[in-house]
Amino acid sequence: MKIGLVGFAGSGKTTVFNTMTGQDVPVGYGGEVRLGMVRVPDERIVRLSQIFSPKKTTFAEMSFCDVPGEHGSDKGLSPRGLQQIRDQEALCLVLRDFDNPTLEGDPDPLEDLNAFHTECIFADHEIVENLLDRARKERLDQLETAAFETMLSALEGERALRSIPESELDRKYLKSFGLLSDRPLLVALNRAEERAAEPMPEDLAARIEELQAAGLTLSASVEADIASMDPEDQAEFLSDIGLSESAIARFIRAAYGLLDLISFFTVGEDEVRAWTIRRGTKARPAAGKIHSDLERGFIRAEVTPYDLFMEYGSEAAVKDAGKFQVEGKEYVVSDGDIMHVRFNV
Ligand SMILES: Nc1nc2c(ncn2[C@@H]2O[C@H](COP(=O)(O)OP(=O)(O)OP(=O)(O)O)[C@@H](O)[C@H]2O)c(=O)[nH]1
Ligand SMILES: [Mg+2]
Repeated sequence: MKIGLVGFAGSGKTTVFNTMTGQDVPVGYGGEVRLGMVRVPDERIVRLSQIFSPKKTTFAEMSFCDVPGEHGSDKGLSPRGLQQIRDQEALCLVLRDFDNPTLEGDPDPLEDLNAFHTECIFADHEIVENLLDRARKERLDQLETAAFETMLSALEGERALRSIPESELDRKYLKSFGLLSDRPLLVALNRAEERAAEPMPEDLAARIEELQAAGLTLSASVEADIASMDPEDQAEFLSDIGLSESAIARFIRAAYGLLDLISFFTVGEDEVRAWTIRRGTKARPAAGKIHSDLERGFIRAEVTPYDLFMEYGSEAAVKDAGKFQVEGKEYVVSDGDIMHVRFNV
């Protein structure tokens, strides 16, 4: 599962990527696509680790790709650029809202968002038109043909495919065509330092909502500075500039949610650990994330939701209060569940 940092040249993608991954990719000019693992910040893991003092603490991770922008082109994407974006499962569009001396003109994030959206619509339109042509010629399944028609009419109205409700479009017909406007989209407005804490402008926020995307603001250069500080200095610095936590932490968590990912936890003296699953995953395949034996020999899962654990202070206290959950394989795991899997192989 990977998330692509995408956007036009010089918008700050590599600066964001370096800050998240601790890599040191040169900034300021395109380059190649880079892949990096990013730890998902989670206060709950920090607290659990303080309680259990385990030998090892493991956070959830996700992979990000830094997709270079195209230099010298007029806000267009080349076939190669488009292909690099298609390879990503979800998209984080980084919009420039700071003066970049190497680029002409003032920043215009709303225009950039619209330009990116239009590129995605054009690219999808070409694909869907061909699909529909073929479907009609070859007299494919009527439902499939109708799905392509629904998609084409949305695209002709310049609407993103992701904004078509589930009830009007069965997404099984979209699989494997590399359509861009159906990808989950997070829009990050990358601000100049002095405006890091300002809210998102209303027109931009409205457009993001219209596109059924998520949005947030950050300042990549501020984030890069924060990442290089000691933890105590970080907190003080953040409160000085009017922020409660680093924007990059919010950004990573938003990206995690974009892929519909949640975490469950295992705890003990050896390790406190977050495990990543898709929302809706049942106990048995979730156990399989830990080890295939746990999935194969699954008997039951003993579950304590994180909030309940914190309220009572220990699993034993939760048990004494009669709130301990014993769940079978059909149980749908929730975000923040602390699980012990009983198994037999
Ligand atoms: N003032 C300011 N400068 C920034 C910010 N973010 C990035 N920059 C600068 O903008 C320039 C481009 O940043 P990059 O991170 O290389 O941008 P990019 O999106 O990766 O660019 P390409 O890969 O060429 O498309 C660099 O000189 C950065 O230092 C920011 O938040 N504020
Ligand atoms: Mg770059």
